[in-house]
Amino acid sequence: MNIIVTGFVPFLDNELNPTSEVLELLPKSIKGNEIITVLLPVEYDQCFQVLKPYIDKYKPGIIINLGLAPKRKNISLERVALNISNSEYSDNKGIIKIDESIIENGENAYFSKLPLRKILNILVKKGIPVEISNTAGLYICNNLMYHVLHYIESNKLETKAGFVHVPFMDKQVKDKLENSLPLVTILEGIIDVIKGTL
Ligand code: PCA
Repeated sequence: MNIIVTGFVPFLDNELNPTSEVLELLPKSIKGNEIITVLLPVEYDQCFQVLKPYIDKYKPGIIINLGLAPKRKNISLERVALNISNSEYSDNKGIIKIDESIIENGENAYFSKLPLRKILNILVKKGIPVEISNTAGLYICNNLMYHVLHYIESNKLETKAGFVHVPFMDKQVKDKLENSLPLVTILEGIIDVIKGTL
């Protein structure tokens, strides 16, 4: 089986994005399944457009999309994507969206297709800070999660897909431990997300 894992480039005043570093460090395969990594732009209109050809080419059994959630303390397993974009912050192209549907007349929401409770228990057992989150925000990450799940539903694919937000990595913050994790811990958590989904 092929597994696609995506990350994002830096955005706003974050000079680094831990998700792009995770992509660099992931193994080439896990339990015989090939890992394909894709780095995505932080742009409303491009993030899914860049990913789509990889889905069509590799026909992945699993898609894990990763994003940075500044100030969150835990690895956040996102439960739901909403059909709306709304943020005072612009994307990397300077676009701001307020109260805008992602897909006109699309479903209001989609739930993650990852086994969230099972993954949560695996990470808890290892002592990795983790939570199930009921909002992925209404910025680029929610946009990507919604697009991916909409594509899977519309094309009746069996793909298990979902979104995981990660906190800052330690080297991004001055006052460590408050709201950051070591990069190795984030990496280990994401590998466990993949193993738990297999
Ligand atoms: N986090 C942002 C966009 C890119 C990223 O890594 C978000 O949560 O929407």
